[in-house]
Formats: sequence, C-alpha cells, structure tokens
Amino acid sequence: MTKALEGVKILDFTHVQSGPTCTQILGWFGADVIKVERPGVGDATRKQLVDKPGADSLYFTMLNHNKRSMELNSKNETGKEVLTRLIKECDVLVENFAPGALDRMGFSWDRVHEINPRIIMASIKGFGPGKYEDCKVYENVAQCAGGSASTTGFLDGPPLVTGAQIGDSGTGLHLCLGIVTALFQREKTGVGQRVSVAMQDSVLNLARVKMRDQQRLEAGPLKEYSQFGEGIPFGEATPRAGNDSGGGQPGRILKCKGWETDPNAYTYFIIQAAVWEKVCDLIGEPNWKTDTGFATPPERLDKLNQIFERIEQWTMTKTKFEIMDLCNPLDIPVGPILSMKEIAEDEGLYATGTLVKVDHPERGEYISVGCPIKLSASPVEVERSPLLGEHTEEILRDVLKYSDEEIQTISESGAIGEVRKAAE
Ligand code: CAO
Repeated sequence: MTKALEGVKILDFTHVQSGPTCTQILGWFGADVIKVERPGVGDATRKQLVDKPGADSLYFTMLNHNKRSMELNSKNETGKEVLTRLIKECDVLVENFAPGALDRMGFSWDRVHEINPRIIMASIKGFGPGKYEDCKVYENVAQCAGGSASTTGFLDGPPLVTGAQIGDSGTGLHLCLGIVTALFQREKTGVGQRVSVAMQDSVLNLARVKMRDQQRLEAGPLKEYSQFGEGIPFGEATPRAGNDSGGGQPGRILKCKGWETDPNAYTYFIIQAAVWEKVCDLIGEPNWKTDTGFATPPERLDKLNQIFERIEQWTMTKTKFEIMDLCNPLDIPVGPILSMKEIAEDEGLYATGTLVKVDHPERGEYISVGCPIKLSASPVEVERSPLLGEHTEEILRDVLKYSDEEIQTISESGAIGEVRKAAE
C-alpha cells in the first residue's frame, strides 16, 4: 500500500523538539525525511537526558523516527554546495533554528526560493514579527508568553506550566498542517511558499477558550468558575481555574480509593445538568434531585464545594477504574487520572499503534508513542531513529546523484565528517 506523502522529500533542518515533532509525522505519512545534522555533533538532544551511556537518548529516538540522517556542515563552502543541491531536490525545507541563523548561513527565503521555486520553506520561531522576534525560545517560555501559564494552576497559587508540551510539540503540529496545506496549494499553483509558525501563537491558539473568557469578563463574573460560587471577586484578567472544566460544566478532580499512598488515585468527575439526577442516586443523595438550592444548575453554583465534597466521599470508596465502570453506563463523564506507568502497560494502546515497541541497535527495545493520527489508506510503520550520519553516503549517491569521485572530494573538504554506511 502506498503512503499518503510518498514521493515527497523533506529537507529536515530541525532540532530539539518542536521541529522534529513535525517532520516525524511527515515521515510517518510516507515522506522521505532527510535530517541534516552538524558533523560529529548532530541534534543536541542525541546527548541530552542520557539514560544509556553511548546510545542516542530517548529524547532523540522518540522524536526522530522514520528519518534518514545526513551529516553536513552548512557553513563549509562545499557543504553549502551540497545543501544547494538538496534544496533543488526537496519539496519542503523545515527548520527551527534561532532567528536569523538560516540567513547567516546564506540561505534566506529569497535565496531558497530562487534555487527551487517549488520548495516550501517551513519555519518555527518563538515569536512572530515584532519586538520579541529575535528571541530564542523554549517550551516553557512559550507556555508563559502564549497565555497558558497565567490561566493554569489554582487561584491562590502561582502560574503553572503544563506537562504536555504544547509549546514545542503543539507548534510542530501546527507547522505540519501548514506544510501539507502548502503542498496542496502547490498542486494548483506549481510554486512553493513560506510557512511560519510562532510558538507563542500556537500556545495561544490552544488557549483560545481563555481568550474567550477574557472578553466575557467584561459582561460580568464567570459564573462557571468555582471562585464565583465561593464569592471571590474577579480581577481584570482571566483567572486560574484549578481543575474547573473549560467548557462550563462543573467538574473537579476527586480522590479515589488508595489516594493516601497512590499519587494518581484520582478521577475527574463532571456534573452535567443532563445527568444530575443519576449522580444524586449514585452517591446516595436522591433528595438533591428536587431540593431547593440543588435542583437546577444556577442554584448549585454556590454549593459546588459541598456537592463535590459529598461526591468525593463516594469516590473515595471506589478505585478510579470502578468509578469509570459505574459511571460510563450512566453517561456521567468521568476520567481516571492515568499515570505514565499505567499507560505504558495498556495493551489496548499497543493494539492501535498509539504505543509501539521499537528496536534500536545501540539501546535495544524501547517504548515510543506512535502516530496518533490514523489514516485508513496510509498505515504507519514506526521505524527507529537514524544514527548520526548513518545515511550520508546513501543520500549523496542516491538522492543527489554524486559520483564516487565527487563523494571523495566532498568528504575531503570536511563538509560531511566521516562517511558511514547504513547500519545493517
Ligand atoms: N552546519 C553548520 N552549522 C549549523 C548546522 C549545520 N548542519 N546546524 C546548525 N548550525 C549552526 C546554526 O547556523 C547556528 O549558528 P549561528 O549562531 O552562527 O547562526 C548554530 O548552529 C546554533 O543554532 P541555533 O542558534 O538554532 O541553536 P541554539 O542551541 O543556540 O538555540 C533554540 C536553540 C531552540 C533556542 C533556537 O534554535 C530557537 O530559538 N529556535 C526556534 C524556536 C524553537 O524551535 N524552540 C523550541 C526548541 S525545542 O524546546
């Protein structure tokens, strides 16, 4: 079966997390992803958070599946010639260097477009044009600048960053969509274009509902926030809402059986109006179905602490999985707080390819997260990440059509480091 992006060549000039997330997805969909790395050094994440000395780190291997690695010094004159030929051959150039780095290398958008008018050049930067455009940016900086941190956490605590990498991986996803959209447009126009995504913008896009609330504040207090029921006045900006749900239905994280020793023995519990009567019966408070002060959602707003404390008395008698089994048939929305250990042991996720076990020549078998997007006519096979420079010679020969003598000359110029053959 062919893959959706088969025949599309990606010049992958990305590093760390944001860019590699994007090109990994393109690789999963069948694109030929050629990762260009500094000779002898490579993507810095190869050697970050090392768990097995001498082997590429999980940080690197889990973000660089289905790619080929080529060592190339793009500041060396011969290296620039090789890069120019790569630009001619490829459909997309993806990069997330610091602002200005590509220009300093001599490959501005104008130059890239001149070399190959069909190429799409896709870039991630921390900020869009404006006063912060020259800043180098990492995950948590983007979470803070994109409005997420100010709206995460509890009202009486400091701003919080979230564990989900919405700044890096979230931006990579946005870029990926921009690239396939530009490829689609190129089918009609025949020419490439620039795709730019700023990490601040991506985080803000994911925090869209909090900008909704910022404007609703002008019309009065946000009644679905717990602080309204608690009588705490609102300030000028969207406040932190603890574990309140963003959609307006009252919800909390509640303790379950075993919470004293298990840090993840918790469940999310939502009391939608449509299932209120079933919740009352389940927790043994049938009178709340009709009692004044409890029967309708507006009446309940100032009693949410009391109501959730009562529900928690019930949830503490059950495991989070028993709660799931009891509530789901009643359409009461609940969600067990799953630890990464529990997720890693979930056979169902391996069956769908969302989790995969990958073999690696340096580190043996490891667990990775597979492709979360399932295409029925373009199945994903997760391939291990490449060793540094593993495919340099193969790409010079097969993709760029250099002869043996030319490869020898390139090698002697110092542009590609030591030439290695692909691992068996
Ligand atoms: N050959 C020769 N030089 C190379 C090269 C290659 N194959 N690949 C990279 N380089 C050079 C760059 O040209 C740059 O040189 P100059 O400083 O002379 O221009 C240098 O390596 C360092 O690149 P960098 O500035 O991108 O890397 P950094 O470690 O200093 O900064 C980061 C890292 C992520 C902060 C920065 O790249 C950035 O802001 N990127 C955009 C935002 C982003 O993606 N952030 C998320 C990262 S994931 O948390």
